[in-house]
Amino acid sequence: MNPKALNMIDVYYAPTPNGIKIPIALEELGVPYRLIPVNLSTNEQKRPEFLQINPNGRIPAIVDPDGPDCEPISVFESGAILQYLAEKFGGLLPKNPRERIRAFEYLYFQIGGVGPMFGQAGWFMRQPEKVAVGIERYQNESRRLTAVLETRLQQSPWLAGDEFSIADIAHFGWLRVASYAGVDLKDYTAVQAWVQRIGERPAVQRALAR
Ligand SMILES: N[C@@H](CCC(=O)N[C@@H](CS)C(=O)NCC(=O)O)C(=O)O
Repeated sequence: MNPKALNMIDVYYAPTPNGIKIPIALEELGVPYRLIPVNLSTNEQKRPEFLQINPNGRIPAIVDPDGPDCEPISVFESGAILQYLAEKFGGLLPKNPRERIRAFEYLYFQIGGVGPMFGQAGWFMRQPEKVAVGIERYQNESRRLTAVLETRLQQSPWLAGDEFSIADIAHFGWLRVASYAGVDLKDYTAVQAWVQRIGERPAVQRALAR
């Protein structure tokens, strides 16, 4: 076996808005990794072996064979994984302390706001029973949160400031498929242009092609 393969980061993955964040970050950082597909339709993410890696039974998760003290470490929650990778490999986080804080603000805004709201909007929209109050609540909230991003991206090329960062990667996953949550990006031109710019990055294209 190729000895380098032994040190590869294992990425437990499905091609979803949260899943795609991790290969994008690893491609951007130039770190070798191995994708381990997790079949969500057969609930592989709830199996006991996988719960050892992510007790929350969701993707993404990683196992880095070369963690702190050279011991293996597993990491779950996409925000924590992005932060772990950025800090370990020294990229995708601005050095400028103010921009670094902005990167964390928009990262946590994605994990605590945009991700859950878009997910709920899409879920309610696709139920056989159409619960109007649920659809309206989560679509409106998704649109409101997108407007917050729009305001930021009208002022700044990237969410943290002048540098592309893990905050952009975190948001790209959902914003590229915003229509799933009933959000039409034609109403958010700066967000739309930012999604296009990210989609044109070679590392992002490599990750999306895997
Ligand atoms: N907050 C989590 C959310 C992860 C998440 O919702 N993953 C979805 C796929 S995008 C999943 O695994 N769904 C399967 C399930 O809920 O059982 C993160 O950011 O990692």
